[in-house]
Amino acid sequence: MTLSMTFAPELETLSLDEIRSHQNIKLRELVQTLHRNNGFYRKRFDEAGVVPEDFRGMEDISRLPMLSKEDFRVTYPLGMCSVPKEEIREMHMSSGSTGTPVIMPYTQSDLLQWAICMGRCYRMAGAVPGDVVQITPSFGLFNGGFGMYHGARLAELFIVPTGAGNTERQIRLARDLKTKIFTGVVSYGIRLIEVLQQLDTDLPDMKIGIFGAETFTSAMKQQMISALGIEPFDIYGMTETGGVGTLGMDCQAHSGIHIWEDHYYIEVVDAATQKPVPDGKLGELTVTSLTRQAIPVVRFRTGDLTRIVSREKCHCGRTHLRVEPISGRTDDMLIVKGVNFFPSQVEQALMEIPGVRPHYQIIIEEVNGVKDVRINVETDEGVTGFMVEKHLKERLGFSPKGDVFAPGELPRQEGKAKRVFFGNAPQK
Ligand code: DLL
Repeated sequence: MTLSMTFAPELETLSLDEIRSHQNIKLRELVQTLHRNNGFYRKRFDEAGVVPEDFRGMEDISRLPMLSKEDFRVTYPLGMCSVPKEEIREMHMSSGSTGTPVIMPYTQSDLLQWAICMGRCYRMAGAVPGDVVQITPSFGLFNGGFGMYHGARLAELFIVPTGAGNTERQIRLARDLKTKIFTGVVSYGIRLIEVLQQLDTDLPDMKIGIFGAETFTSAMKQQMISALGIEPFDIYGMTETGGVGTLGMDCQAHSGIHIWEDHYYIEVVDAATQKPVPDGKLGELTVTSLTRQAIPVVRFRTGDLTRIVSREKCHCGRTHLRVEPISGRTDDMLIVKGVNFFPSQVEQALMEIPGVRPHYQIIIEEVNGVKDVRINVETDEGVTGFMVEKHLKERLGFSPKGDVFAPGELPRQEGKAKRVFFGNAPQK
């Protein structure tokens, strides 16, 4: 854990006062620029009675209206964009669980901003120029592949842009090129473990795993440490903030995700009242992007649940605040027989059972008008449905039925894994 791994030491170690003052300046500029150049925000600010000239900065942030995914939907494709189309150089898109397309356009400066944030993440994980990085999120509309690529260019890494799938070829390339840094969506890390076991081989040169895009429970991180021998990092970002790595990642101290505060201002709010919650309390993360051009977000309700872990200087020397790994989404919460729970809690509980594999389905079915939950999970021989049910009951406070399957029996997906099914779950 050394600061020499830092990409931009002077920016990553700013004092709290310096960060606040920088954020204040940027926020005031942002409100003025958006009011001047962006019809969507001008209307919003006018409706909320925000007068840019009087806007003081952070102390007035609660006067700014919040932004939601729905705002992106109704302004599709480029209705929220601040710049003329000729200045757009790239775009990415996510469809989300509702199928609503969200387009994020990038200017040249936005692409650099993305590369800076992502490049910092690589260096924070310990990457040095010349290291081989294998990028396995897909290259295309999903921001994962290209974001990791832009960042790796800036961090001067040797890029192996495999994209998604074809795990045997991934393993072959990783062996032949001595890949040191492996990147992917969390469930692909799990897939890699599975295929390595099937092939009865390992990747001794791989040291660093950068995974994200899905909840990354500590149980999954432990599996990666023991099965792959890597140090896993939890990388965070989303289409609306400009893609993978824009928000931040955990450092080698692994004590929370550092948010790149010189580029983003975050608030954690009560999802129901939209009022900020005290540090340490779980709430919905809202994000304001301070340095983006095409579509900066202002108080964007991410739907992601987290809490602020610390605003103190970290052991790594960085001063940017830390949040807990994302534990779920406001719209992910399941309620069965009066008990509220998140899929990540099921995963955490399952992984505590010896012999249970990280491939599972949570199926919500209705029996006689009453919602019930069934959990399908792959296990090694010797684990019974009863053992799974008993443990889940202890940990979750209700009794889902548990069906066990042999390794490889449940279907696999490319990209983000789908774990929750309403009605029938797909079979292989
Ligand atoms: O998933 C960006 C990304 C790509 C992050 C590759 C990391 C690695 P979207 O497709 O727009 O972008 O999905 C964003 O994914 O609101 C979270 O709900 C979830 N998510 C992203 N990173 C994490 C993470 C990418 N580290 C949505 N932990 C976000 C938990 C994550 N959830």
